[in-house]
Amino acid sequence: MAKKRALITGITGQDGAYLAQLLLEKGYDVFGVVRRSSHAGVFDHRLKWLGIASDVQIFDGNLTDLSSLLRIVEETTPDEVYNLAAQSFVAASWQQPLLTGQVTGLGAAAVLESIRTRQPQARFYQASTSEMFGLIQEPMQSETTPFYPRSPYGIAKLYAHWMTVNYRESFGLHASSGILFNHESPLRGTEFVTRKVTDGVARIKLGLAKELRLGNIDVKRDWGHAKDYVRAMWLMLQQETPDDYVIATGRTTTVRDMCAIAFDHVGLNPDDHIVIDPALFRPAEVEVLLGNPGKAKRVLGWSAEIPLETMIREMVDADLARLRVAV
Ligand code: NDP
Ligand code: GDR
Repeated sequence: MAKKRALITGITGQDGAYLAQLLLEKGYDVFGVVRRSSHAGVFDHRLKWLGIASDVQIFDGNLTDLSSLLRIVEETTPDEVYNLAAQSFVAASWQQPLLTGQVTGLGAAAVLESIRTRQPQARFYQASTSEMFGLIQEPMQSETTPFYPRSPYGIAKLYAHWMTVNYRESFGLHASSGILFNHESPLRGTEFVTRKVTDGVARIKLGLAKELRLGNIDVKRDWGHAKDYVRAMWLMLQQETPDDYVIATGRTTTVRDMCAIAFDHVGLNPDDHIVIDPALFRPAEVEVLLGNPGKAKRVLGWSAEIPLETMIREMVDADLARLRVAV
């Protein structure tokens, strides 16, 4: 049987790297869209970290350039397309609202158009997000909870989400959205709070820093592990019928308590090191997120396997190892 072919936008990001690894293990040919930068050569550090950089085929493209996506879809003739590319940092979306709209919102529409016009039989995955729920309407968010995004990022993602639903209903595309709650790993960018904390804790432990500056640590998030979550993406595209699914753990924790897990792991007291910096508070906040993964469990047979404590300790250990090599 011919090998399946998967195209991943955002392959250099956290999820792109883990998804590429999963698909390679499953025997896929994996193609990735990478935007050109002056840092060519280091772009694939996450893929290198996983030891798969030479196993994926990279294509030069950008979500803001439809012509590049049309060309890449024509050249790769994918069976499955995973749209993970985005300006994904919520805080930055107030600084660059238009770019966020172009990449995170319109970019998804460009990927959908390139599939509709060049490869309509391909199955499509859209990286939707719990940020679309925003101002909380129900204590536990499911596929039927109304949306009320609170940031330019959440609004751009909501447009992409509805475009995915619309292309499924209008053109019969096999297009699914995963409404994923926060998921982390040692490959998480250091601007996101979990990795900022684990990196900061490792620095303090090694004597490279004294304090960790954070914003609002009373907010609550439903945190899972990226390795578990990319498995859910793949499962969605193996279903006969496309659909939308909430992917979450069903447990919520404050940033404060997540910090305690990281500091405890190296025998430090968070109160001695955390400094609250009002400049890091957001113009509008999503106070609490808690997902109901019931449908994913029922239909996909998926559930989160790696608990928060295990993940945070893994991240602290990875940061300690990385920093020890660097110093
Ligand atoms: P990352 O920020 O780690 O990765 C984003 C990827 O998008 C990178 O590969 C980046 O490339 C690429 N990208 C950015 N702009 C463009 C562009 N103009 N053209 C082409 N590629 C571009 O995100 P994650 O891996 O954490 O998340 C994957 C997706 O899932 C994102 O869409 C995110 O919004 C969404 N999501 C993430 C969640 C999470 O908790 N991680 C939860 C819910 C949704 P480069 O390397 O060049 O920067
Ligand atoms: P989020 O993740 O905005 O939920 O988006 P992030 O880790 O950035 O923030 C989580 C919460 O922590 C609070 N916070 C801080 N956040 C950061 N980054 N830095 C700080 O110093 C800090 N102090 C407190 C934030 O205010 C926020 O409430 C992530 C991204 O991956 C999105 O792309 C994805 O869609 C959602 O998760 C689900």
